[in-house]
Amino acid sequence: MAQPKPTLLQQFNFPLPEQGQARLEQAFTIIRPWEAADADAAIQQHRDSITVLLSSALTSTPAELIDRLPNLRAICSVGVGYDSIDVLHAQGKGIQVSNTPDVLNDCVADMAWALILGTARNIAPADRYVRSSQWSMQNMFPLSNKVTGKKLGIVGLGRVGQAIAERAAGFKMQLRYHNRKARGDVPWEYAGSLLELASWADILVLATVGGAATRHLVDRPVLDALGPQGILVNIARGSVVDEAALALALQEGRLGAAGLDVFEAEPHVPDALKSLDNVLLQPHVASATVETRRDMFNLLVDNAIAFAQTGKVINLVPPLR
Ligand code: 8YV
Repeated sequence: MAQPKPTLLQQFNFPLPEQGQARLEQAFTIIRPWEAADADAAIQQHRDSITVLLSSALTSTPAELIDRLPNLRAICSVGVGYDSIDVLHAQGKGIQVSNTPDVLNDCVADMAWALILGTARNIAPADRYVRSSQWSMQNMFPLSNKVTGKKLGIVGLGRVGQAIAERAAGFKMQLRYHNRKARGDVPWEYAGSLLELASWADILVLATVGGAATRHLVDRPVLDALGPQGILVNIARGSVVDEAALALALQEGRLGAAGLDVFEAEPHVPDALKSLDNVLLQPHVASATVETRRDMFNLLVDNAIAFAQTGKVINLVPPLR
C-alpha cells in the first residue's frame, strides 16, 4: 500500500513556478492557510500532521509557530538570509532549516551595482528632470560623480559580496572589505574594522547577514567616517543600518548619497528618506528577476522534496551554536 504523503504547511502564497507547484503537490499534502476562511484554525486543525514548513527570508517564523507544530522536522525557506526564522530555536528541537543560496548571487550583485551607478550618476533625479520638462540650455542638470577608479568598500565578503567585488574589476576600482575574519582566498585587502573601511572608502556596500549580531552596525560614527562625498549602498538587511541616523546624515549633508533596497521596517520607508533627492529607493527587489526567482523557488521545492525522500534537506543552514 502506498505511504500517505507527508503534510506541508505553506506559509504564504508563493508564486511557485508551475512545475515546482506540481512537484510539491505530488510529494506532499499541502496546507494553504490563506485559502481557508480562518487561517489560524486551518493550522490548528493540521498541527499534529505538519512535518515540513515552507517559509521565506521575509516571512516571520518565530518560536511560537515552531512550537505550535509538534511534529515539524524541516523548515524550507526561499531566500539566502534566514534572520526572519528563529533558527536557533528550530535547531534546538532537531528541526532542519534550509535556504536557497548561490542562485541569487548574480542578481543581488547586479542590483548593488545599479544602486552604485544610480546614486553616483544621479540617474533617478536626471530622469525626473527630463520627464518634468526642466531640460533647457539655461537650466543644465548638475554634474554627478565618477564611479570608475573610486575606492569600494564591501562589508561582508560572502558569496554575494564576492560577486559584487568581482564586478568592480571592470570599473578599475580599488577594493577593500571587512568581515569578522580576513579571507585567505581572495586578492582584496582586508580592513580590520568597519570604521577604518568607511574612512577609506568612497562607496560602502553592505552585503552582510542580518539579525542581532549585525543590528545597527552602520551607525552615526560609520556614516560620518564615510563622509559628505561618500555613498552607502545596502542590499543586505535594513536592520544593519541605523535608519534614523542615516536619514539625519543625508539631510545634514554629512553623507553624500544612499542606494537602498532594504529597510528596517519593510514595507515602511521613512518619509525622511523619500523626500531626499540623493537617495535611490528600491522595494527589496535585488533577487526579483524572472530567472532568479524561478531558480530560488525551484531550489526551495528541491529542498522540501529531498527532505521527504531522504530525511535531509540539501541546503542545510549550519548549526548556529
Ligand atoms: C528575499 C532576500 O528572500 O534572499 C534573501 O535573503 O532577502 C530576498 O531574496 C526574497 O524576496 C524571497 O522572499
